[in-house]
Amino acid sequence: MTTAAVKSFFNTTKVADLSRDTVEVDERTGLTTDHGVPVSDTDNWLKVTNGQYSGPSLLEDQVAREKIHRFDHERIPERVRVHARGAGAHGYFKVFDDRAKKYTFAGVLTDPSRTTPVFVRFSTVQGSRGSADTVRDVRGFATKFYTEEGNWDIVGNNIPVFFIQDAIKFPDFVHAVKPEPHNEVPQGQTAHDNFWDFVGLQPEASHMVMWAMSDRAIPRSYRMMQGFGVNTFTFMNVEGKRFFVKFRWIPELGVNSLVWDEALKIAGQDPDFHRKDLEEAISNGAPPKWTFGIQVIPEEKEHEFEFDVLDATKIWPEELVPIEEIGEMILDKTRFVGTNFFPETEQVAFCTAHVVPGIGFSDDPLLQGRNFSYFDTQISRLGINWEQLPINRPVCPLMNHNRDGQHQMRIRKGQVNYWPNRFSAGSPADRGGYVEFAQRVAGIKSRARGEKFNEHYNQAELFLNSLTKHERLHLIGGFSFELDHCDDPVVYESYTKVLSSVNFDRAKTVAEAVGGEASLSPEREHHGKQSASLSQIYYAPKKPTIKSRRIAILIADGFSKIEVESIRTLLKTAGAFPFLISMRRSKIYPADEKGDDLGVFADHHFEGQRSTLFDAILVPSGQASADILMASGRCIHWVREAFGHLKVIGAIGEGMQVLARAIKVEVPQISFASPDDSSATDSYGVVTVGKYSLLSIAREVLQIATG
Ligand code: HDE
Repeated sequence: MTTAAVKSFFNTTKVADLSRDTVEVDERTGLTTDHGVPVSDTDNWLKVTNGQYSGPSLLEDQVAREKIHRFDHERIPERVRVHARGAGAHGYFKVFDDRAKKYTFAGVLTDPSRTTPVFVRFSTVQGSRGSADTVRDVRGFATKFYTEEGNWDIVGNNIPVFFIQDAIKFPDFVHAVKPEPHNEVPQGQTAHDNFWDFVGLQPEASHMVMWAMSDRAIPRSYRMMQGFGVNTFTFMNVEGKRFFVKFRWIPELGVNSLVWDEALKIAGQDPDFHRKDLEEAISNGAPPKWTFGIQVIPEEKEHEFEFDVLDATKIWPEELVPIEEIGEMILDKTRFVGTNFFPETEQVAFCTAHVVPGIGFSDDPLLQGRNFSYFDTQISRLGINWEQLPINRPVCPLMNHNRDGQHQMRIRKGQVNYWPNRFSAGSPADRGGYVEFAQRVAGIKSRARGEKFNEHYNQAELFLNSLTKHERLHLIGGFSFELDHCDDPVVYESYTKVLSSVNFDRAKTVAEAVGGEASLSPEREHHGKQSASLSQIYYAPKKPTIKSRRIAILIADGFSKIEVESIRTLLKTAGAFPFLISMRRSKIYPADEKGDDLGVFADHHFEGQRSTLFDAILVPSGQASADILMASGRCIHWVREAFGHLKVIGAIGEGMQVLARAIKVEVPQISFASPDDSSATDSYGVVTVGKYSLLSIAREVLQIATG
């Protein structure tokens, strides 16, 4: 399908559907009440006055009363307990071909002529709606597909496993992770006694805790995370054969994270960092893209693995069950016509029980409970007719005998609201209707889990073993930070013992850092195995790209205008987002040129946008500019922090003096003047250009951009 065709299809399905409820405000219509009566004064409550002094306000004023009523009820309860804070975007999904037909007859996954509209909501878990984006936390990755056979929701996370195995533990887990009940502390983090108490006593959490303390829990961007359906679902093909399946999103830009110090600072400097990042990328022509992968296990192979394939605390290692990439998703609209957060991102409501023909459930005990919980929670947040809200309603035809309830939005014609009826209205489909797989079930009714659910440490160790050295150090740092925030010795001393079941040596390091107790010997024999795909670096894009990366060019009066303008143009051509940062957000004047028309507006001053908010920084040439920057301690700190956060740093000519002042380490000077040395970089990610050659920089930038 051509881009134009994709666009026009997209514009005719969900977006067209939403436009039915999108109100153009005609500003020439005078102000009215909700029941349409013109309002003559919206600034003064009806009062008794004597002309000179105002007297009591009158309850009689229906205009004022309505205004206050509506205001008093503007907010609805935020998502119950978890995933309250989020950001959403529209887009579309397509499969590459029909190769998944051997597993499923779901049209959305097998028909390459379809472009299925989607809405995705990314979220944090622990914090409330007003918490910061960059906290250490799992990220929700929930996708609603508006398919021709009804809505299909993959309500996933950016981590492939979960803390618990059985849904009955969810209220305990969430109570433990959320702010403590006696003082409502802490906000947006798991660094507290109750969380570590719970996970210490619930060893099935060990694997997920590893992921949560790793870099995965501090993503650089929603656009740079994987998504996982986590639970095991099922496929059914036309021959009636059943398969177990796990769903996976793989980001085009690779899996990238912040460093912890950066995450902490951004939480204060720009709490909306991820939300804004998503909007910035989409509105500047860099829509994020994910490949859609499936892992499939034929039903007859269910018991061939050392773990239970229905256990949500386990991954299916890619070495055992390879990923099959079958489609892709692009998010190209932040919000519908970019206007109103509440009706879409806040009112969107997901449900794991929303599947379409060809896709079904497994007996995964976490999934079974989720299928009950999501519908239920939407009733308390949005009311029983939550599926009629514009963002939630399907784009395919609807017909059933469900009726009435609070906030009913449809006016149905017809005399009958039951089946069977004399008109055959709303007959259950005899062709293409959802059919459950005829699964044989036998067993003893008891409160128990399958035997293989009892092993909790093998994959936790596998994850740890598979990290690179720096990822492992970050993980140890995560544990050390969180356990140091626990005040009760019972908690931090005992958790380090749990850790030694996963990895004895790492447990000792953490125990030493936080005052915990290490075991004297390993609690179990370590298997030492690794799986390459568990490290983030495995997902580095095959073609390196600077597309959508935020790059700060640090200037002051006396900068070289031609150099800066050329670099800015080159970066834009390569798809990066360059920003001029200076001492003030007003005109900055180039060397020896003071004419008002010659100045260039800085996008921000460096207190407004700290270096933490950029992926790379560049200090261009110009002695006067460098002198001003060097005279500012704040500015030196700005550059030093970028170095501490391992950013890519560039300096040209006199800009190198600023760099030398800030980072005080010997960085090899790289000259791009000759074509032969243009590929040189050094281990700090610092690039300096001594003999300035615009041409060679241009070549370098374009080379990066085009891979
Ligand atoms: Fe959720 N989860 N969850 N969860 N979850 C909710 O539904 C629940 C679980 C996930 O952007 C709630 O609408 C139970 C796993 C996401 O709107 C609630 C269990 C995974 C979102 C709920 C789980 C998730 C939610 C809260 C254990 C990863 C946000 C508000 C059995 C695969 C969706 C709401 C959005 C939200 C219940 C476990 C992901 C209470 C009972 C595992 C991304 O219904």
